[in-house]
Amino acid sequence: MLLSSESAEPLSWSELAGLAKAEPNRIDGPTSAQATLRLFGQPESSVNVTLYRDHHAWCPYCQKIWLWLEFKRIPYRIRKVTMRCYGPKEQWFLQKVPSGMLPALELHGQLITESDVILLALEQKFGPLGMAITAPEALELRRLERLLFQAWCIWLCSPRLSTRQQALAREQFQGIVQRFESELNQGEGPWLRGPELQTVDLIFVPYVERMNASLAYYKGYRMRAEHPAIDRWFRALEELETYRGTQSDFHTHAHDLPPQMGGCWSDDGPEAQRLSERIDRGDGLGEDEACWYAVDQANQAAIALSRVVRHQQRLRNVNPMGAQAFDQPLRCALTQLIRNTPCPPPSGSAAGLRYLRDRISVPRDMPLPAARLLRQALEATAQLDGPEQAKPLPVRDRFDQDPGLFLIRS
Ligand SMILES: N[C@@H](CCC(=O)N[C@@H](CS)C(=O)NCC(=O)O)C(=O)O
Repeated sequence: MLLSSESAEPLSWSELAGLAKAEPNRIDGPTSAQATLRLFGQPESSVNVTLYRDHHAWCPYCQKIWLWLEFKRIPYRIRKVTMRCYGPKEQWFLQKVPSGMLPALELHGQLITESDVILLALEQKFGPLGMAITAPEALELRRLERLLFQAWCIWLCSPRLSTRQQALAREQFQGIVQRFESELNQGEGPWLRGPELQTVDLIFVPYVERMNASLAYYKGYRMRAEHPAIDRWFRALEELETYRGTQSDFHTHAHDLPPQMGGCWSDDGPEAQRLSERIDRGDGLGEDEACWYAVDQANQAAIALSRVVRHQQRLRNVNPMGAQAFDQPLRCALTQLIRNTPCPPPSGSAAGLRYLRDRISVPRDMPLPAARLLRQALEATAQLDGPEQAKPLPVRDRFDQDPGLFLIRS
């Protein structure tokens, strides 16, 4: 029911801006995908590290280094580079790294590529985070991570698997994931070794996060429900603000992986269909996805609002409805987000609203709970208009996600 002071009319941009939150301190505050400088309270003159990572925070190898620098609280600069699957590589980066591969790191002016070589150099300079990555036990765990990665690739990225081959690929994956689970069960948990998170945990984070999302979406496989030690490990990670700042969500990974991996294939089973529909609608997958999605909803809605208000002109420019026509539907969805009451959009706006719903990227744009609320508000507002969907997301490339249109030069 509407309060007397509220109507079903959408709020104006200035009213919405008045309800948005101030941007957090990205330099010394919590881990943020939008940061370009991290100081952790130290002077800028102490910065001797530059991390080159991808604009959209989709690259798993970059996430590994990003997490390490954040957990070690090393002051660093971030320069963002385009991945080929979503746009042309910057010339200045190709001059530095002719292969264009990410991540890259500059340490005291020396350029280093290959994520494991980068970790080694960082450990040598700043000391390890727990066990050194060259310790025999760490080497074993790193080998296990690669085995797990391979078994996941075979199951997810092999096209046209027969039912029998699907079953075999799943069994093979389960065999290796159980080895990861027994490693997690070796001590008191929740971490792989000892009472603290270490580099060996961070090495598993990026791909296990992607496995959790993609196997739910494409294979109907609920990794956290199937493997309690992995759920416990994720829960421990999600208690850490630093991890939450880098954490992506199921919708983002389900659609950023196909162009990066050369294709992800559904087993077309009923569970994969059910879960993928929920993910695509924007509902998320509850605690299979993250245990913190329901936190502090009013605050998270205000974060989502502030991110959209900041980019509203650019979001309208790229919307297939056109900047003018998308103005009111977007304000209706934001009004729904912030008041939690329906705000009917003009007729013919469903596909434009769903176009934006499908392109919110976590953590690039906002944290996971904020994105879930925004997707739900966009979908609820679209439903007031009708069932029309946006064109399906491309799977071979994501040129629809050209970062150039959203860069704000300070
Ligand atoms: N072995 C490398 C792999 C790095 C890698 O595969 N990077 C991909 C992104 S995930 C890349 O930069 N590809 C070029 C591009 O997409 O533009 C490492 O560990 O750093």
